[in-house]
Order: sequence, then C-alpha cells, then structure tokens
Amino acid sequence: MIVADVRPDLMPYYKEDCDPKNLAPLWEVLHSFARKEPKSDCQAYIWQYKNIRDTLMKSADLITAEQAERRVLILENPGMRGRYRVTTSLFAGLQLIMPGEIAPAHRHTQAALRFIVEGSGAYTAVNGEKTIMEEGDFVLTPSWTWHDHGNESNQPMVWLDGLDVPLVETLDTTFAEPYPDKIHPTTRPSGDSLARYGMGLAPVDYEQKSPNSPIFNYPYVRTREALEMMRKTEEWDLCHGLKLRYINPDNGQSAMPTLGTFMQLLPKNFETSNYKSTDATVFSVVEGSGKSFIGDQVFEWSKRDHFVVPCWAQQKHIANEDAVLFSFSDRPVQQTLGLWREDRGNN
Ligand code: 1HN
Repeated sequence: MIVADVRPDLMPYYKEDCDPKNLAPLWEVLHSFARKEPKSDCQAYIWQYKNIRDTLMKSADLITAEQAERRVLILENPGMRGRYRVTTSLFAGLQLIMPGEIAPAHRHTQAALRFIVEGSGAYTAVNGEKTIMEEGDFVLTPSWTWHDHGNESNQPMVWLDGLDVPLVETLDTTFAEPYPDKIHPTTRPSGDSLARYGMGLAPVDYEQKSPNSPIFNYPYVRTREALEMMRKTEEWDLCHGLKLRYINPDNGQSAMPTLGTFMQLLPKNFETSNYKSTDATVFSVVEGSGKSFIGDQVFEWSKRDHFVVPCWAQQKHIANEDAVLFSFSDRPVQQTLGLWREDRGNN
C-alpha cells in the first residue's frame, strides 16, 4: 500500500494505474532506501544469567531434548519480538541438555556456532567426530554438516547457539533433513580435527575443500593462554583491549563464512574508547564483570550474561576486574560484500 508523501496529488495514478499491475513509484520511497545511516529494529539488550537460568532449567521439567529436537530458549531482540532473532541477520539461543539426554542428528544449510556457557563433558558430534565441550570452548557446526548432541556427564550443560538463520531465510536457501538414526556413527576419535589442522600443521597432501574451518572445537584453554601470553606486551587496543578473531587456518578468514567470532580480554579498570561498527554483535561474558555503555543505555554484566550491541550503536566497555568476552556477528558477510564499516573515533 502506498502512502503518498512526495506527491499526494498522484494518489489516483498510484492506485488506479500502478497498483493493479504490481507497480509502485520509487520516488515515494527512495528516501527510505537511500539513508544517511543504517536504521535498525535491533535494540541493545542484556540477558543476565541470574534472571534467566531458572526459566531455562524449568524447560527440562516440561520437555525432553529429544521431544524438543533442540531444547533452546531463543534470545529474542526486544525490538524484533516474534521474529526469532537477536539481530536482523542472526539467531541466538541458549540450549540446555541434561545428563543422559540426546538431541538427534540432523543437518541444515544454516551454519551454527556453540559457545559453552555452563557445564562440562557433554558432546556435539559433527560429521562423525565427537567433540567434548568445556566452558568457553567455541564449537563449529558448518552449513550442511550432520550434528547431534549428547550429555554423558552428570550435570546440565548450557551453551549459546549462534546461527545465520535470518540471513539464510532472506536468501531463500533453507534446506534441512533428519539423519535416519538418532545418532550419526562416530568415524573419528575426539580431538582428531584439532590434531590434524589446529597445531599449525596439516596433513601433507591436504587440500582445502570448503570455506569452513576444518577444526570443530577451538578449546578455551588455548584461547585463554593466547590472551594471557599476549597481555605481557601490554599493547592494548584503545577500542578493544586485546581482541582476537577465530580463523580458518586454511585461509586466515573467519572460521565459518557467515559468522565472525571473537574473544577479547579487558584488564581490570580498562575503559575502551567509543566505537561503532555496522555488524550488530552478540556478547557472552566468559570471565569477570563490568559495564557497557551502548547508545544512551548502561548495562552491568558478569559471567554468563549475554548482551547485544546493535548496528552502528556507540559502544564503550569498562571492566571492573579482568574480563573476557566472547562475541559473534555477521562481519565476514559484510566484509565479503564490501559493506562493513567501523568508526574508531580518533583512535
Ligand atoms: C539447530 O539445529 C540447533 O542443532 C540449535 O543444536 C539451534 C536454531 C534454529 C535452527 C536450527 C542445533 C537452532 C537449530
């Protein structure tokens, strides 16, 4: 339906000539396409773990992981309720799997990341390799890979699911299928992909076959050690503290082509400079506590909290104690398309 602002006098032409032929006048809407700056429905928000953990645990009394297929509470952006997304292009949720439970094998064209929030010892199997998960691990489930989850430990396990669901939906490229059995057969030992591809080595005749990293699990112990070693030089970035990006060792690009993932260390009392970027970003607090100024709001965070920074919102983070933040966004997509921008102020 056309609301005529530019030329209300042309309404009869719009209605009687254009509309019946599925035509619409660009000049009435050009200003909304050609905007000075991005305008997004995505809002800044925080899900403090202390406020949502009970609700998540209660889901285990109400539905099994198998009944649910995936027992996930979606982190719905308050500006996009009912659209099952955390940012315009990304899905985020917290998945719970209880001891003894199985989430059956399936695959889909959407790519997923798991970032482990609570628990120890449950597994995700990706294309026949089980990876045992520990807090702070970053686990990949690239597009169209078979995956199932299981918890053989004696404690609940919670992880952050990050997927490119809305992006794949926009491109109308969604395919999915269940595996004929509940569990995909294990064909490789745990740790196989890390040993083969994650040690700065590769099998001698290895050839890169896909845009995804061949490593399924980037363990937190190694990421943390890298940050701790790097901090000795005290070369802090004014906007980010010490910030690393997870890479596909085949090509130095992001671990998956649609999902950029990062880990950063902010030392006690560090205050970042104002920063903004076009990739709306979801943060998961791994260690420590602090606060973030996002636009004109302030969010206090501590371990296991999740918060979202919208596209092109001014952000500044302050650590009350040494803090480690995981984050993800669609940055690699924006960069591939030549759309990504950042504003570091004068830093
Ligand atoms: C999915 O397959 C998983 O495999 C988690 O654990 C979250 C959200 C949307 C679509 C598929 C999983 C998902 C999902």
